[in-house]
Amino acid sequence: MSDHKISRRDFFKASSLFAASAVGGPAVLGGLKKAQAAPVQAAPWESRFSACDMCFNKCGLIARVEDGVVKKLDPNPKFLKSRGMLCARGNAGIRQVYDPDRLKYPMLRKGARGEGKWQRIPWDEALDMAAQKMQEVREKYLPCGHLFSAGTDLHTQFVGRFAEVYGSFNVTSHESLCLVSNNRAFLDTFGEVPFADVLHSKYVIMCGANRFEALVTPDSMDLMTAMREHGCKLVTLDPRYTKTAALSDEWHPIKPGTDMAFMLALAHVIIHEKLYDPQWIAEKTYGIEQLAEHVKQYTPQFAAEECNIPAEDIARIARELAAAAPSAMIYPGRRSSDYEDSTQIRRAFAIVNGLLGNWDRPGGLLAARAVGLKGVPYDAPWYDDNHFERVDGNKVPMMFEHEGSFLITRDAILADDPYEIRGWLVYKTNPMGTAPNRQKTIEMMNKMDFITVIDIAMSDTAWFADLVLPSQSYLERYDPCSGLQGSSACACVVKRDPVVDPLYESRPCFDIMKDLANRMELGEYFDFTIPEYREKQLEELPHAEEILDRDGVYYNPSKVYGIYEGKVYKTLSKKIELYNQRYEKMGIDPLPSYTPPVKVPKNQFRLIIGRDAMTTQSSTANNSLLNEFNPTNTLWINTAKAQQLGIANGETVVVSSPVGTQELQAEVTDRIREDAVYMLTGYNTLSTMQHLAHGNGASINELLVDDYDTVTGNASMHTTFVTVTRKVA
Ligand SMILES: Nc1nc2c(c(=O)[nH]1)N[C@H]1C(S)=C(S)[C@@H](COP(=O)(O)OP(=O)(O)OC[C@H]3O[C@@H](n4cnc5c(=O)[nH]c(N)nc54)[C@H](O)[C@@H]3O)O[C@H]1N2
Ligand SMILES: Nc1nc2c(c(=O)[nH]1)N[C@H]1C(S)=C(S)[C@@H](COP(=O)(O)OP(=O)(O)OC[C@H]3O[C@@H](n4cnc5c(=O)[nH]c(N)nc54)[C@H](O)[C@@H]3O)O[C@H]1N2
Ligand code: SF4
Ligand SMILES: [Mo]
Repeated sequence: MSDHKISRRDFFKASSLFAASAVGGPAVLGGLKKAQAAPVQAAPWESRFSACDMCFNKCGLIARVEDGVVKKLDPNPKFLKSRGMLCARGNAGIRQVYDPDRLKYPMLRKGARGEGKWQRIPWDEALDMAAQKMQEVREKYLPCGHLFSAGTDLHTQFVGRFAEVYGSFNVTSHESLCLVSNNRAFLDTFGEVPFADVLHSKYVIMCGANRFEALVTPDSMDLMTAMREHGCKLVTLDPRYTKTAALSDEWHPIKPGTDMAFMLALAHVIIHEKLYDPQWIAEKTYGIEQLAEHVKQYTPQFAAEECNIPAEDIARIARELAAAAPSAMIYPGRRSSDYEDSTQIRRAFAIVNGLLGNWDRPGGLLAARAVGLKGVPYDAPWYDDNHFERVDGNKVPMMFEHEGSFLITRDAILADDPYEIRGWLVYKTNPMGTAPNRQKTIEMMNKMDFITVIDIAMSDTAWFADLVLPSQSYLERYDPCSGLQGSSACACVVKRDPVVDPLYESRPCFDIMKDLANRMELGEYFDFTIPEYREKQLEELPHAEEILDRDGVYYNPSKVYGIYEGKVYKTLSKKIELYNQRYEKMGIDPLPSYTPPVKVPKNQFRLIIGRDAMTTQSSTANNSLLNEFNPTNTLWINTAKAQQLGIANGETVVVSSPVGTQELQAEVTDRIREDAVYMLTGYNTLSTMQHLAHGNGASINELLVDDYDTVTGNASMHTTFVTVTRKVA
């Protein structure tokens, strides 16, 4: 480990190097100035580079370690992607290591599923058993009879590799609970999924995203810089008055589910008032005539009725947006608001961006740049005796093969259709806490012969498993390198080395997969160590290892704008497809057509999900440092509605949906529309080994219905209606 220490002198040297490079570098950033000027004080600690893992952003950090204990986590000022920032959750990462609720050793279920009776067993026994059970499943139900699920992580690739050599196509990631419909829409418009260059934008419409709370780097930092230093205008559409709404120039509490009407009305104004660049559109896009015809019906007046936003505001926003183009954008969002026509909703976002001519230009949407990391290839064996398609295949027309759809997979398993699945290995994802309709996940788990969960905490998914294996936290493990991108921040590479020795009996996922492979005669596919794997990854990046050791990050400078000059787009027409030819061939609407959302039934509310800067999905409610900010979750309910229902602030309410009932405190507020209610995720775990989250507040996943986007199978998490009543004592 000592090789990777940074001495205080090196750190000073690194800081001044950074100062020199930032001045003339490609991205001179307001957001960085502060971090750069921060005084470095003499300290008794050693400093070690790593990258945060409290969410997927992987912000560069410097761990301050004293006597083998992490005392503090600081941002790495050289890490351009996060603009030298480490958020509150990043700071609270220390708790990941020292949480007394951490999983400490392998545990085998003793009682009924979910009963919470466990027996500590030695690693060898645990691995023998997992391998044997996986072998049994493979023999009884064929290789595809085993499901693998892995969340965001650098070791996730090893779970995928294992599944492939084991012979199962059934791998799901968190992504079908997150952003695949968004990716689909942008991919099918521009031929690839873009990065938003908000730093150089003059006008940003943030619709169904909450960038100042749901942090995405560098966008969250850049948006602030663009607004404060470059006069960028921010217009936010959200049924809730979020922190992003509060900091915006304009907030419109849009009626949930009507975003497409708003976007089509913007397109209507831009086209009918000829506010676009005709030459750019003619050269780069396909389908302007069809689009013009299609959006005739979607006038600002039409959208005003649907969205509850005045027509004159919609028309004005369209004109302002077009005037700022091409340095203007509909922010693509990530998870955003999700409905059963999510892909089409996001297509409408993408189409307006197309009309703005912002592709591949400053302040617009940027293409991905290759970082140059090499993969480590392998030839997976072919099993003749197997099912030939994913269990969730053929249910929706445009699913991503690698991500699958968790909700469709779960339905298929429950119905044993098209075939049986009886084994599940889960790594670093918690579908019990993040997939809608928790009871259905329990039903699915009850069907399984054997479930192994690799986690750092006793998540609810672990709680219902057969075997639970303790994983190393990100501050204790070696990770392969990861290539990161983000708007005009250069494409970069990070790695993680342990900053402290691993605690208890925790082991990294890679070792677990390798040990399982060895026990199942698949060892040849894991015949390397992480350092060897990394060496291979960095093979074509000169001095990368050295630079990573020196700076904690490696940049591969490349052209940022104009990448598509003289290049064709990866679409059927080889242009930006306003009108999608492939969709037409497949019987999918080639242009997004608006259908109003299902009306909220009388005396009910639409339950919407969203985030807070102090929590990450289901995984931080039990982090004591973060729990201080949100000791419990509350139900946001509009003041006028609460009064009608006789509900006082802080009172316990009963919330019922078609799939579940929960109780929690009401937060009576004007920060939400009358037709919607909202609560944070991650509370009221069933696992009693999450002391702060168990039995505290409400589980939103117990309430959410499991509808999904009909194009990709992405969970549509905003289609649940609930009743809210005072709890009768
Ligand atoms: N209700 C609701 N549902 C949602 C969302 C929401 O906001 N609300 N968000 C959606 C979105 S956008 C996403 S991306 C998904 C995310 O869904 P998940 O992938 O389930 O993400 P988390 O809830 O963060 O759960 C991560 C799990 O990994 C474990 N973990 C953390 N660090 C480590 C580690 O180092 N090693 C190991 N082995 N385990 C670790 C945590 O203990 C936790 O059990 O959820 C989606 N579902
Ligand atoms: N602090 C923090 N940051 C995070 C994460 C985290 O858990 N915590 N998770 C990360 C991940 S994995 C992701 S995917 C991103 C997600 O980041 P975002 O895509 O920004 O997702 P949300 O925070 O869910 O924001 C969605 C917003 O849409 C609003 N909304 C609901 N229905 C509608 C509607 O019909 N129309 C409109 N216009 N708005 C609607 C909700 O009130 C909510 O504020 O955040 C990332 N960053
Ligand atoms: S945004 Fe915050 S939690 Fe996410 S990686 Fe960065 S510092 Fe960590
Ligand atoms: Mo996500």
